[in-house]
Amino acid sequence: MLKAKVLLVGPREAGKSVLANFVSESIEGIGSYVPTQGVRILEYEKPNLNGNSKGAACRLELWDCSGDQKFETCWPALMKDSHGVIIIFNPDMPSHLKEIEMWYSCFVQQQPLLDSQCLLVAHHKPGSTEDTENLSLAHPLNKLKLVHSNLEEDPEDVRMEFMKYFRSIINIINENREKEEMSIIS
Ligand SMILES: Nc1nc2c(ncn2[C@@H]2O[C@H](COP(=O)(O)OP(=O)(O)OP(=O)(O)O)[C@@H](O)[C@H]2O)c(=O)[nH]1
Ligand SMILES: [Mg+2]
Repeated sequence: MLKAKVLLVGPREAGKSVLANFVSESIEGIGSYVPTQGVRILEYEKPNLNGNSKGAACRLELWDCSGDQKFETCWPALMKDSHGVIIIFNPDMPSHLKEIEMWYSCFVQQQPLLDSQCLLVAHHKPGSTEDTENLSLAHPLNKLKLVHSNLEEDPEDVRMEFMKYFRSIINIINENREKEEMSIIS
């Protein structure tokens, strides 16, 4: 079975664990804030994500990482063999805009992963201000795909955007496999 490892990173309290629970269809609801210690790995099986080999199931590992930089020594272990990185931030927090540059640099540029393997998620918590909807990011973050998530207003849209991204990651894995197969026989 095809397996994809995707990390969720970004500033503390941005909503990584809430979103990880939501997209993996975990039954855990939204409670009071419990900081993630290091990492929490959620497994999620989706039979219809793999567009290439008809109907083949694939297993998605969501690595819900802590946003606390005291776990920095664990980062290389987290990044190892990952296929994608989702950076989640709160667009109402000006400090997050600076902080996500660091997450991008460490988890995407230095690995290195392609920009197409990275997704930026502006996660709106209840009561979030409307004017952050059209937020503009500076280079290099402006090259990345940016989606807005609002679980109270449009949860199905959030699910759809994540599924689209997971499908693109699985396509990249499949393409790399085909290239590897070709390189062996040629
Ligand atoms: N009602 C509601 N609350 C949210 C939402 N997203 C985040 N929160 C609140 O914000 C808190 C922090 O969210 P988490 O997902 O735990 O934050 P995190 O990014 O995992 O933080 P670390 O694990 O410390 O890095 C949650 O416990 C909720 O109380 C949301 O969509 N709706
Ligand atoms: Mg967390």
